[in-house]
Amino acid sequence: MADPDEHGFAAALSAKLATHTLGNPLHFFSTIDSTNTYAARLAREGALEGTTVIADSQSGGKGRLGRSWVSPPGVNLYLSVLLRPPVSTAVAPQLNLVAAIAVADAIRETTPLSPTIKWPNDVLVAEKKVCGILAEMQTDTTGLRAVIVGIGVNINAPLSAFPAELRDKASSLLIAGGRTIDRSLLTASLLTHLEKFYLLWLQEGFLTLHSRWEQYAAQMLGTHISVAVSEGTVVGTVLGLDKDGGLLVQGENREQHRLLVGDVTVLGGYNRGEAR
Ligand code: BT5
Repeated sequence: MADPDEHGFAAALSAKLATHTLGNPLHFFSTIDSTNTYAARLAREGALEGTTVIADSQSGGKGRLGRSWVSPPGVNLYLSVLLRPPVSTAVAPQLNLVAAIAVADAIRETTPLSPTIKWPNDVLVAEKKVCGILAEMQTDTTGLRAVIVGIGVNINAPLSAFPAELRDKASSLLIAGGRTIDRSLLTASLLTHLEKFYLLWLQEGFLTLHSRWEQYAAQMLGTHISVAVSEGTVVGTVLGLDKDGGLLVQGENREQHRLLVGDVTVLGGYNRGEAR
């Protein structure tokens, strides 16, 4: 079945959405510079938690650290959700992990694929990136005011939609599974899971999601990685995730690191079930 056009997408999504706060209200654009930038503006103007921005394409899709997100029209999901969690700025980055679990669950629910999570913010299928997450905080002198959780999922993009340099590390659900996925179905599932996990996280903290995260990230455990952090580079072996969502890495001199943010490069491939 061909994917519905952008208006079909918005209408089909509204018809399927059964969430309480997320997606209410829903702002839909056929094209926009960045859904995160727009949602951040709404947040500064006082928009309520749950406000959601979706675009059919982005002209300036953002990744982390000034990188860009390839955002062709008609095939993918570009979504930003405005949240106002009553937590500190130290805890808010956990929303990257909460969102990654919601994306992985939505992919499992709507496709036969087996997604995995690469800490902190990538969802992979067959070791290629199908989703990136960008959580941006707004603060003032009283602390955290809002978090914009931006999620890009490559749903029906063909390989030709990616620039040559991305073709060996990016993928889509269509490329991985060989069939077109209904964008509205996946998006409705994602918002449902995100709402559920967000509420759980608010009530019980990250620990309640820890085992679910570790199941999706099992391929990272025991893997040799290099992580770019603000103070330099940490090279070592992944031990796991602590109760607050920090990545535990045993360094080359057996010292232990606990990382809260960083850019991971997997050295020498993923663990494929060998003893750790
Ligand atoms: C991310 O950054 O992975 C976060 C991406 C978040 C995108 C969403 S879309 C909706 C919302 N609005 C926005 O403007 N952004 C959010 P990072 O970990 O820095 O990864 C970026 C890198 O991924 C790029 O430098 C490329 O190497 C690669 N990349 C770019 N576009 C891609 C795509 N469509 N699929 C897979 N990889 C991509």
